[in-house]
Amino acid sequence: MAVSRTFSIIKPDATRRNLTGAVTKMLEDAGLRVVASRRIQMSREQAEEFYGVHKERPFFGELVSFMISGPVVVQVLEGEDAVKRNRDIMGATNPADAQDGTIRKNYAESIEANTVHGSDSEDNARTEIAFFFTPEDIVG
Ligand code: RTP
Ligand code: MG
Repeated sequence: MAVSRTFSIIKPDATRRNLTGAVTKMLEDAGLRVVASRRIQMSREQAEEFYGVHKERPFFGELVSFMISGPVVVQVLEGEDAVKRNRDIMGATNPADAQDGTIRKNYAESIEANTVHGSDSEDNARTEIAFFFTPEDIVG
């Protein structure tokens, strides 16, 4: 498998509990390298655009409010088969379904406040990386 990149967000439930380092350590231990990272406060407009694919879902409004409820850390992760590797270490969306040893099993508070976001395809990874980072921001 070739080295590739994915996009990650450490969500407000994690920054609030000072878990940025703990979550990043799990990503690194899973074989992913942080090649860009920035702590930001997302605007409502930014969150609505980022989560535009979920606009029609019943949880959209709550999701946007949650994602702007505090700072997040946006990251570009690099590694072999990065999208899948990251999804595997994240665990299931609902922590009640997440396997032992995953980030969401260890740290997620609820199906919404679930600690991390990760791109779900190579195409979305490219789009999501470009949403927050310029090529110069990424140092591999
Ligand atoms: P993500 O996009 O954050 O990596 O998570 P995911 O693929 O596992 O989940 P997705 O279906 O894309 O949903 C995006 C985020 O919306 C929140 N959510 N809330 N209240 C609910 O039923 C519900 N379902 C999903 C979660 O924060 C989820 O990560
Ligand atoms: Mg998703």
